[in-house]
Amino acid sequence: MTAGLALIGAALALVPSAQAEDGYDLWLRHAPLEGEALERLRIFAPRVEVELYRGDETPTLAIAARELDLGLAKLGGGTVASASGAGSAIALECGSDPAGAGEYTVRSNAKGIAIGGPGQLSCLYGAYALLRELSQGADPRSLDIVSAPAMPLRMLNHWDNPDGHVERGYSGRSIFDWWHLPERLDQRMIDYARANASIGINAVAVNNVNATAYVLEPRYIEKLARLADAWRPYGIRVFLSARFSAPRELGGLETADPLDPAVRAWWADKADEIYAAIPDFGGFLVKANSEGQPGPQDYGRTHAEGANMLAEALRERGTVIWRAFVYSEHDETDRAKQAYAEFIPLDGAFADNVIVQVKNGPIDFQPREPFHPMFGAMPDTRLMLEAQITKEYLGFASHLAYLAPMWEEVLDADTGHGATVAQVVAPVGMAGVANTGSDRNWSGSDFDQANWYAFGRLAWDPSLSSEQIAREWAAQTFSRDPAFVDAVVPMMLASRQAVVDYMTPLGLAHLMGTGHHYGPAPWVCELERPEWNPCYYHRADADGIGFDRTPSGSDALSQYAPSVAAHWSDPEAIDPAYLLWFHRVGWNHPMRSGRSLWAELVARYDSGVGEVDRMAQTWRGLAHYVDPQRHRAVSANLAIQQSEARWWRDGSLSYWQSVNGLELPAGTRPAAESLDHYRSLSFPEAPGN
Ligand code: GCW
Repeated sequence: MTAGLALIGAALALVPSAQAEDGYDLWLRHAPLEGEALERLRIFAPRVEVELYRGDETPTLAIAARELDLGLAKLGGGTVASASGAGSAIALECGSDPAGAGEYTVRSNAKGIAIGGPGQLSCLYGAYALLRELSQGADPRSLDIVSAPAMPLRMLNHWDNPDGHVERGYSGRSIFDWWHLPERLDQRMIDYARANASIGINAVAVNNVNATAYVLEPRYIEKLARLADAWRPYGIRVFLSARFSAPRELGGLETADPLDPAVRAWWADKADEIYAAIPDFGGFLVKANSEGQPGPQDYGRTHAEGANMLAEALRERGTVIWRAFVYSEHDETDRAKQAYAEFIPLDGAFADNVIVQVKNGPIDFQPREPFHPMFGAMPDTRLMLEAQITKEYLGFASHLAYLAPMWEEVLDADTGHGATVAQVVAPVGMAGVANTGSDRNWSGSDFDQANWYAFGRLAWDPSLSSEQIAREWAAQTFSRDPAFVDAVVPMMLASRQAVVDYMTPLGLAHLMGTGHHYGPAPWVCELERPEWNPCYYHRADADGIGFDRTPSGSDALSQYAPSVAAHWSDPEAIDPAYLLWFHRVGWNHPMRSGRSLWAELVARYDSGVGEVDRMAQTWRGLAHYVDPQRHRAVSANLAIQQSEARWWRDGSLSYWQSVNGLELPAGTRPAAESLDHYRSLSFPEAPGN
């Protein structure tokens, strides 16, 4: 059934005047086509009038039409309408379902292009897909795209506090203006929805998982309803992070015990109140009994009892997303083992509308971790992947690190339980901790936009390669010139490994500064909770370095399927990328490279620093393709990264030398400063803490 049919041509009047290239337009710039690509567009879209809706007009179709109109006008650079001839057109032919999964087709035909699919969102996603193709210079006469989302839930988790501070945010203040909502809806909220819809993101938790109870108060529900109304046509559902103890803090109850009838009634009423204002409210995201947050264990109840109580309040209307990121200072076992130990016994105990959200690795968003052993190990529980788009442990916004290769690594990992991680989470979804903020370029740096983009694209289709995503992002964001794309994409692809190498090579992890996680601090050993100390993770002494997670150590290895554990159990055979994650070895441990472990470590640090130097050099050579404002901004960040990569290398090596007493291999550059110098640095003002 076709509910709406719109015919669109490019409209001259809508061609925007040239705008400053400050990054605000993200990948939706639609820079004017040139040469042959422009000629093709002229033949294709010569019509001036915009003919709208002969069928039922819906807000979603209206947005799709407007996006196409604007996008084509921009791509045509104002010249499209000058061509003559019978107009080809774009037909939006989508079913009446206001939501739907969003699967779409985009097909060229004799009359132009048809965008189709079973629901309204098909036309929206199809419109963005068409613009994505045209922006890269595709021929509008030969399109034949069929696409469907691999995962139902493609979600951003904002760690934004209602007061505007963003936990682990490196791009300014929160984009959500709770103070002025609901009366004032910032245009940014629409531009944010556009950006998300253009990459298929369809759910947003608007507040920090370290939640304040008061976001559940009526005045906040009113504010949230305004956002939900604005985002609904873009296919975005809102979620709230809920504080487990809210019945006490807001409801005046004595307890938040999930088995207490008054507590259950409070949540049920709260859910009804929210659904009265937001009929398609997504549900609650919950961090419980983790890092000091309240939870069911405070009352001797399990995670499942806590989650199911909220699930009952939401009923079939919504979903509880319960985070598996738990570890406790009272638990002496390896932190990497704790989530698995707490959750595996609960497999099958969660209600149908509960999802357990699992971070990519068992510790915490490190530059590299093996995949989390819970994936594949809870066949009777709906598991969802949580990734971190904001770069808490990867150099904040000033280091260029393209994260798609990291996510691809985890999605493609074979769990040993008959499925890859992507296959385990595909029936459910993926959440990414957002990197948006009030900075004009949204993400704190131009290249961090690529991580937002890549997250959405991978959640839509985890089989996309990091390279393909980088190519389409770079072409849309900066320049579609093949010489530019061919130079910038390899640099992006190498960037995450560079960060691993200069920060935490060979499987090391969590060596960052205390609290803010900025800069190297492998020397920190005295913090109250053992697992807050970098030396808990590296365990370096005169004899060796690394965390023994084999049966002779914490035996975290045993949490993996035997076929997977077998790859990692032998320090001689293991992929060196995971060596010190699973093994403690001597400084002279022979590596496959022929070097000793110590020499290999030094080589890795140097390789990371060298890669960043190459990135800066590559970027210098690309000035011709990029507007001066953004070129300068990226250059400035790369200069910071060059110096901080050296800081990481020098600080870390100085510390390892103080422990192992070894000289640097001959010909190696000595550290620029003394260990005391590195240890003395402090950054109380580091953002995001
Ligand atoms: O990575 C850690 C962060 C905390 C964060 C926590 C979590 C929201 O340092 O800032 O809290 O993870 O994921 O809950």
